[in-house]
Amino acid sequence: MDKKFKRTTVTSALPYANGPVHIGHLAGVYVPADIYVRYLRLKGEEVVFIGGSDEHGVPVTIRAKKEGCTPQDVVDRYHKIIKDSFQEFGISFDVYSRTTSATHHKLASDFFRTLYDKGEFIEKESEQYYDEEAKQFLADRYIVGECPRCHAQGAYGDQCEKCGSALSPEELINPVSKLSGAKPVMRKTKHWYLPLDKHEGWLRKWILDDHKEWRTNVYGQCKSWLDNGLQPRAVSRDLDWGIPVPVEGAEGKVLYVWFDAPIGYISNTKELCDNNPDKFGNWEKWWKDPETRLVHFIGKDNIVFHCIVFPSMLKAEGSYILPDNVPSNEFLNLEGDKISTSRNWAVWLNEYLVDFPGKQDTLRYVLTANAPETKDNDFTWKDFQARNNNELVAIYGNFVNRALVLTQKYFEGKVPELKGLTDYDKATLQEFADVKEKLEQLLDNFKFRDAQKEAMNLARIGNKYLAETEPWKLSKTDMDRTSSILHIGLQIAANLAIAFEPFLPFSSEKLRKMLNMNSFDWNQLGKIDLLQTGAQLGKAELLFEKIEDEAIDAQMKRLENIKKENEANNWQPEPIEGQSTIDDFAKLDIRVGTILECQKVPKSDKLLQFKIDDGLGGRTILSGIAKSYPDPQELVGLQVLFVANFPTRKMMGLESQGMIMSAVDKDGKLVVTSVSKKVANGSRVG
Ligand code: B3M
Ligand code: ZN
Repeated sequence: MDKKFKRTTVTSALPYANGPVHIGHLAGVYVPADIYVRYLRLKGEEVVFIGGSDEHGVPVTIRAKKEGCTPQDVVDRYHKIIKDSFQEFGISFDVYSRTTSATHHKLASDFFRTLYDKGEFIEKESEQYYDEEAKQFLADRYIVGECPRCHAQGAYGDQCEKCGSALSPEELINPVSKLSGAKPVMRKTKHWYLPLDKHEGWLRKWILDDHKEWRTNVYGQCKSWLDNGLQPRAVSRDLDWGIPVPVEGAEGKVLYVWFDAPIGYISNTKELCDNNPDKFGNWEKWWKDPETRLVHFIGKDNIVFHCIVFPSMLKAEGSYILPDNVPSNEFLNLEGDKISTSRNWAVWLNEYLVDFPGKQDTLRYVLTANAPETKDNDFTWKDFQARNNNELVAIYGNFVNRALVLTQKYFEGKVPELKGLTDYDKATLQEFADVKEKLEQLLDNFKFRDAQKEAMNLARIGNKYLAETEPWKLSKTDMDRTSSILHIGLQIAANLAIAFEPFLPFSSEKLRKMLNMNSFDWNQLGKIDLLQTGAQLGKAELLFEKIEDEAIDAQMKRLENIKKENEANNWQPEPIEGQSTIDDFAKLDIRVGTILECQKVPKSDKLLQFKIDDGLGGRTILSGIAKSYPDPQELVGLQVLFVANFPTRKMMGLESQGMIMSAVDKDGKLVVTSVSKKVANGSRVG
C-alpha cells in the first residue's frame, strides 16, 4: 500500500432493496470489492469492508404500490434476500446494514443539518407536477405519457424505455399520474440544492490533476461532467418515504435518496464499530483520518454520485476524507442483451444457487474472467460451462487431485521428501518465483481479471509439471524422483490455495483443509516451503465438478422462454402502410364457406388440407397453418372467409383452390377468421 496510508475503508454500492441481486451486480461491484478486501486481509492490512441495502427512493414505493404492501414490507423482504445471497457467495462484508436503521436516519439527518447550518445549500422554489386527486407531488417515475422522441406510449418522466432517451417530466406529451390516472398540474414547491457549481474548482484539480490514475472510464466520465459545467442539484424530494428533511417548514419532504445513500457507508461503519469497538476501534478513524484510504467499488451508472456529488458533500461538511480511488466497472450483458430487471433478463443469485448448489466459486470465477473492467462484457452459459470444465476442472482441479491422490497412493498421504532438483524442476520453480509480485502489481491496480489469469497460470504450471514428469510412471522405477516431484507438486498446490483465496474462497478453504495447511500467509507466495516434509495431508476431494450439457441447456431454455414472453408483452400492431382503393379491393372475390373436412397433409409439418362447402359444388384449399392447429378437427364445421378467385396452385402434389384468411396473433400463431352469425355458404364478403 501507498506509504501515506495506514488502513483502507472499502465500500461497495448499496443495492436498492426493491428486488433480488443478479450476476450483473456481482460482476460489476461485489466480487471485485471482495477480491480486493480478501487480498488486503491476507496481507495482514487493516481494512473494513462496508456494505448495506439502499432502502429509500421511489423504486421502493412503486414496488410497494404494485404489490399492495408498505415500503417497509418491500425493503424488509429484499434486504434479507440480498443479504443472504451475498453471504452465500462469500462476499465478506464486515457489516451489511440498511439505510432504514435508526443509526443511519440520525447520521444522515445530522449531516444534512450541518450543511444547512453552514449555509452550504441554496433554497429554491420550482414548479413541479402535482396530482390533485392523490394530493401529492409526483416523482418522475410516477408520471407517464407519450415519448416526445419516438412517440411510444408509457414513457416515464425520467426515461423512455422504448427508445432509451433521458427525459424530464415536462417533456412528456399528455402526461398522466400513475397514482390516480389524473392529469397532473404544475405547482410550486421548495427544495434544497447542493450548489455543485460552487465546488467545480477544487473538483477539477482533485480529479483531473491529482487522480490521473483512476480508470479511464471513470476519469473520462468525470472530465465530461466537469467540462459541461456543474449545476446545483436538489437534495430533497416531495415524498413520504425517506428521511424527513430536518428543517422547519419542510413537512412532507424527505432527503433525496442519493443524498442519504452514500452517507449509509458512514452509518454502517459506525454501527460496525459501535458493536465491535475492540476489533475496529472508533468509526471516525475510518472516515476522518487522512491516513485512511477510502475506496468505493461501484457500477458505471453511479460514477457521478461517487466522484462528484458525494465528495462535494464530504468537502462541504469539512471533517471527512475523500475517496482515493473509485474503481467502477462497465456493464455485464447476458447472452448479448442488456441485463434488465423489468424484463427478467438476468441470472438471479438466489435462483442460481438452486440450480447450481455449491458452485459459488464457478460463478465467481467466470464473472471475474469476464469482468467488464474496461468495456461492457458478455456472460453466456456456454462460456460458463467451458470455463468450468476446461479451466477449473481440467487444469486447477485436475492438477490438485493428481498431486494429492498420488501422494496418498505412494506416500500414505504424507508430504514426501525433496531429494534434489533437476534442471527442469528449477525451470518450473523459476516460472512462478515472481507470482507474488505479479499478483500484487495487478491487484493493487484493480486489474482483477488479469490477476485471476495469473493465478490460473500457476495451476497451468503445476498441471504441466505433473503431465511432463509423469510421477505415476516413475514410481515403478525411481521412488526418489517420484518423491521430489510430488513434493514440488504439493508445494505448488499450497501456493494455489493462497493465490486463489481472494477469487475462489470456498475452493481455497477446501484445498487448505486437504493440504492441512496451518499457516496461510500471502507472503509465502512463490516459495516452496509451505508444507513440511512428513506432514500428514487430509482426504483428497474433487475441487470442482464437470457441468453437463443438460444443465446448460436448461438455462438456455429458460432464457429463450423469457425472450418469447417479452416479445409477446412488447407486441404492438404493425403500422398501417400504403393506401389501396376500393377498386383494388373489388378485384378480390372473398367468400364464406363451411369447413367439411380438415386434415394434415402427409410429410408436411405446415400444411392442412381443407374440404370446403362453398355453395358452388365444393373445393379443396391448402393452408399453411398446421402448427397453429395441432388438432385440425377443431376447425370442422366452422364458417370461414376465403379468397375464391386465386388461380389454382399445386403444393406437395395436391391442388389448392384459393386461400383461407387468417390473422397473425402477437405470438406468431395463425387464427382463421370466421363469421359471427351463420350465413349461406358462397356469400360474398365486401
Ligand atoms: N442504490 C443505485 C444502484 O444500486 C444505488 C447505489 C447507492 S450507493 C450509495 O445502482
Ligand atoms: Zn421514446
